[in-house]
Amino acid sequence: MTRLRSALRQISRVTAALTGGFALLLLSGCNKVHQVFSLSGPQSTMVTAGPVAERQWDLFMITVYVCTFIFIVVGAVLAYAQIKFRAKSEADEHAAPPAEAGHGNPFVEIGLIAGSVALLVIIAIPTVRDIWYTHDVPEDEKVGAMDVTATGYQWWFKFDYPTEMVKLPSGGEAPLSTGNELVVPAGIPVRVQLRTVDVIHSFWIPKLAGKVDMMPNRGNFLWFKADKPGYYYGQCAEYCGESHAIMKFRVIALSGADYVKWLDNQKKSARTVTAQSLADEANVPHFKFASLKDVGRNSTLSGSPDFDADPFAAWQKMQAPETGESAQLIAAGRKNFSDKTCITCHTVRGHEGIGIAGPELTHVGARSSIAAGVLENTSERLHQWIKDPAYFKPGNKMYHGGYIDVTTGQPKFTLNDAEIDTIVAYLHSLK
Ligand code: HEC
Ligand SMILES: [Cu+2]
Repeated sequence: MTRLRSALRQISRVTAALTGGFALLLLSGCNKVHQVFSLSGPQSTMVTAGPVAERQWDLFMITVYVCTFIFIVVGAVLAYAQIKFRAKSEADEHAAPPAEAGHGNPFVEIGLIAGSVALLVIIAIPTVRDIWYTHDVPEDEKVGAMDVTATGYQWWFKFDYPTEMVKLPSGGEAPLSTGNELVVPAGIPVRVQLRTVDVIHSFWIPKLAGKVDMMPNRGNFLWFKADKPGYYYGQCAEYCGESHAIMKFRVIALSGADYVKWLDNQKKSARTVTAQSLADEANVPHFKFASLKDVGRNSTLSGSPDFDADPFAAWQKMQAPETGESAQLIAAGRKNFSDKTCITCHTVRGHEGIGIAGPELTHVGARSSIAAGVLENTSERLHQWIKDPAYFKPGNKMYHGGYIDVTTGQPKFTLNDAEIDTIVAYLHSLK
């Protein structure tokens, strides 16, 4: 009997803890709680920024409310029984045999079944409604919706804009393509075709929409809309190999006018810097690039106070050329980019780069992140990445196959710090 009593006490404690947890979840509909408990981070699903994520969150909360109701009713009956029928003294425990179990009361049983069905229906109706809603762009918004194709690679994302054609040096045309940063207009539904070239990945922008798998030999899609201009974090959500956890991307939503400006610039071939072009541009006001902080290789990966404070502002700054560019350094970088075989895997439209095994780099200088959203695109991060990509992303295919021969394990070229500096200057000139 003492064991039974201590077991009951244990149950009450667990019940109290669970109730506390549920109360927290219930309260999490409120913003203050998000801040206090840090639930509003960059990849929070609780602070939504578009209708699809909002529906997903609301549906989750409906389920939480219904479950909480069941929990409270069952908990109350359990507590009532525990208190009412407990032995009030030592003597009590031996006095009477346990009460005989009653046979089922048909009214209670039918009532319980009807109650459960009613609760399930309460969950089912919004579930079915939201499955339809999140599946595809609503009919009345289809006109004006835009299409992009996202392709998963181990371990980065490629984004193609099928309706935005760019001229190729060969004279032909191809859809505009970017790596790891998807730029979209705010307030317009975006339908994302999901593809993969290797294993299964999953596309997820926690504040906007997701997750839907990118499957070999199968066309999936999802849609999302960003309510307002902003900077959002994305993540591969299906285990896909060594660097799965750091297979990320960014979504930048711009106002209509800014988006058009961005598109116009992206469609241009790579920017070529010469002493003459710099002189010509001298009269155009440039932003001042934020001073680079001395971040050690072992400090946080994302690590730049500038980006951490306001990634959207940091992204906007990246759009303009840096001050103090050196035409000589950039030209040397462009040559090194060829000599060190970088061009075999990366496209720089209009320059020598023609490879497609890695992300397209035509405008990489205007991107806020590199290495699939893992590192901020500062000069020293870019330097560190080029120096030792495998340090940041285990298994990555730039190092294995690009830097070293995978069969012999021998390096394919040498690359010293001075050479890397020229490449950094070159890549950052590609605005
Ligand atoms: C064997 C092909 C290959 C070669 C050669 C190669 N890269 Fe890469 N590169 C990749 C791949 C693949 C990625 C994506 C890695 C990841 O995020 O998993 C990448 C990523 C990058 C990125 C980050 C781009 C982004 O959007 O995140 C930069 C910058 C870059 N490479 C520069 C270089 C430079 C400079 C060289 C020459 C020294 C080079 N690469 C040589 C395949 C290659
Ligand atoms: Cu993945």
